[in-house]
Amino acid sequence: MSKATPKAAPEAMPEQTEQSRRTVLKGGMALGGIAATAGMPFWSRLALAQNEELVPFTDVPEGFMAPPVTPGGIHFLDTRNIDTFYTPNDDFYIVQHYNQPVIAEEEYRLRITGMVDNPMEFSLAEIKARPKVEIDAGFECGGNRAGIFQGLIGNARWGGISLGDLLSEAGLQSGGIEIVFYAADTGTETIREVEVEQAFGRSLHFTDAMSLEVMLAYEMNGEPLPLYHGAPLRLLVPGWYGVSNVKWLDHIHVQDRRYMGRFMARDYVTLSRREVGGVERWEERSVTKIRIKSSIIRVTRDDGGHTIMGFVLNDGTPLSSVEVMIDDGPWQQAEIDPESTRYSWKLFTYRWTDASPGEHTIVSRVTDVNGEVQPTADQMPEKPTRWENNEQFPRTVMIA
Ligand SMILES: Nc1nc2c(c(=O)[nH]1)N[C@H]1C(S)=C(S)[C@@H](COP(=O)(O)O)O[C@H]1N2
Ligand SMILES: [Mo]
Repeated sequence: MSKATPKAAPEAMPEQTEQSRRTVLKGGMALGGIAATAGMPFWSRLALAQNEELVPFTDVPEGFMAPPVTPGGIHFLDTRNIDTFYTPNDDFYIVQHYNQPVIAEEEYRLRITGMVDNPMEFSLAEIKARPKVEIDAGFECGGNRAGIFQGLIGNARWGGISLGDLLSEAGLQSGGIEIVFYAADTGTETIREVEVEQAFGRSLHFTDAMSLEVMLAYEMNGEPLPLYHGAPLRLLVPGWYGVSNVKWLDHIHVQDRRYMGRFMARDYVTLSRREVGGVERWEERSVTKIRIKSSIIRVTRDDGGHTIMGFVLNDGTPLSSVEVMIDDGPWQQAEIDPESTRYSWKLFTYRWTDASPGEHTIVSRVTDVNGEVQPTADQMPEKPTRWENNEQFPRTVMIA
């Protein structure tokens, strides 16, 4: 393992920096003629320059297309096209298991019930009147995978209110340890041969729910939260897989025991062989924190050489390195976007100066400060379920 100094990002980014960065980002995209070379600000290397072109991956089937956004549909990104830090709202991936309920803003209410001293009900205007918090967070679906080139992914700036503040005001009663988040979308579930109508739901232990970053978001990249992403309000748990981020949230319930709904206890459950207190066991676990992952998503050529680009996602643990390996060569340090933040995705680039014509295999791996290294396929734990697949993803490209 390399001894790189931690490159990971500062925990928070001053609003000023963020604003100017976004302004510059827009300006930068207009300047098509600038060569993407080392030494330039990181973000200016993302947009394709005039003299720069995509190098084809040979592992992407001809005619491969990411599904466009359609009402009620699933959407994922064509990761080769990622060229901005913030995923545009109309391209951010979309997953839901039931329907996409349309909720009239004036009629919207968020209720807090159960083991609280003060049961509460809020209109959207009342929620928006509370102190606003903003955070950059990227996430992926727990079922994201190599077969769709990791397209179930996105990174955005979320605006909303602190969940912890709200729960403190409601006053958790002693023993109220499980916070359940119910949404307005419902579906018919067959449980033990009985058909019942259930709402989408997830839960958090109160220690997770009270953590600083967890928020209820009504804004995405400065715009009102779009319908497809859970308008008017969604839960956002930075550093956790997408399934945690309950869209169309309208009811928070505090209870004294574990919530066992489909998306906690039956679906989005990873079965893996793990050591539990010295005993090897087959264990079932809800999908929660994002496992450390990186992937190469784009290779470009310009006058001076090639640039390999990729992303990193994890649970917010600072990183120590992102490396790229070409064919059977050594692991080489990639450069992480220095303006990434703790829970944002981290885009990285590697300048490939000696690419020879022909087909090459390229792969990336990320390591965090705790020494957690992204595993190869062979190093993955025995895990029959497809959730949480963070294995290294070797890609093949053809150099002209
Ligand atoms: N209400 C509700 N929230 C939900 C879901 C859902 O089906 N219903 N799907 C979850 C899953 S599995 C994922 S991956 C994310 C996707 O969020 P996005 O569509 O905004 O990208 O939403 C989560 N929140
Ligand atoms: Mo998901």
